[in-house]
Amino acid sequence: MKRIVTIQDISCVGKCSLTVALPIISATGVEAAIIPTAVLSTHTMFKNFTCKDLDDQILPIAEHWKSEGLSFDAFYTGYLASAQQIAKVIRLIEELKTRESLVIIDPAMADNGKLYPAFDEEFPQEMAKLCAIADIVLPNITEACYLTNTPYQAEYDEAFAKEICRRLAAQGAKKVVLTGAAFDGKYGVLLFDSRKDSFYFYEQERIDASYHGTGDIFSSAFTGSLIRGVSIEESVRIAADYTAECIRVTKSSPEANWYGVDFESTIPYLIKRLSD
Ligand code: PXL
Repeated sequence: MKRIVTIQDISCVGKCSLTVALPIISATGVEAAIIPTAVLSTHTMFKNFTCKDLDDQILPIAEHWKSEGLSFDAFYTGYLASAQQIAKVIRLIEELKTRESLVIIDPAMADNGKLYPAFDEEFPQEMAKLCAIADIVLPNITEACYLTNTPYQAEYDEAFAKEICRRLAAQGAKKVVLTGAAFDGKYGVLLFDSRKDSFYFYEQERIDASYHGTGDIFSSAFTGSLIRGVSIEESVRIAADYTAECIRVTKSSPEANWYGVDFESTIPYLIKRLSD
């Protein structure tokens, strides 16, 4: 069985980061090892959340795994707790990576033109260093702007979206998967392969709703599918459709919580897509 290590926080309540990555990766039929980067009582859209940084565990875990001869088919990172933690994550990846392992970075740090509450303006510079060693980076448009020092634009055209992918690739990432790409009346996911110098756009229906944690759901479904052996284009389609399905189900449920989507009831959809 293929094995991923996913490196992100555990928000005890919130349906994001590790609480969605673990079940989703498992549903794709891939083993999920984890490194929790911090324990939070909830995600940071709640008020008064607690946070315990687990920074000092990252390198000891890497050393132990190395001594056990453990290897991973992919390193998949999400929300990281602090700028100084990023250098440790880079070291961990460098220590444990083999020639075959893929490095997949979701620079989960911003949305709608703004950084998440726990981050300051220095954070994106550190995150850019992690993205520079990525085989695949998975930003939304806000994150892509922060990472490339490009002023954020709520409205943009296809040329802008493509340019921002090229800039991320010029900084080191081999492939870019730009999520929530909205231009020229279209909505979807834009994939850029810098080696082939080619773009692929997967257009989706735009659902008029926005929920927390959907970026983590997309990235987990994408990573699980890809490591299971699905092509990158099909992994984009599966992850985008699964995320849209989660949003649709949540929007139509009177019992849905404000803080996340009902990704649980849609897990059979993900499994079916992978077995089709
Ligand atoms: O979904 C991204 C995410 C993950 N983890 C924590 C967060 C957020 C977004 O705000 O606060 C703790």
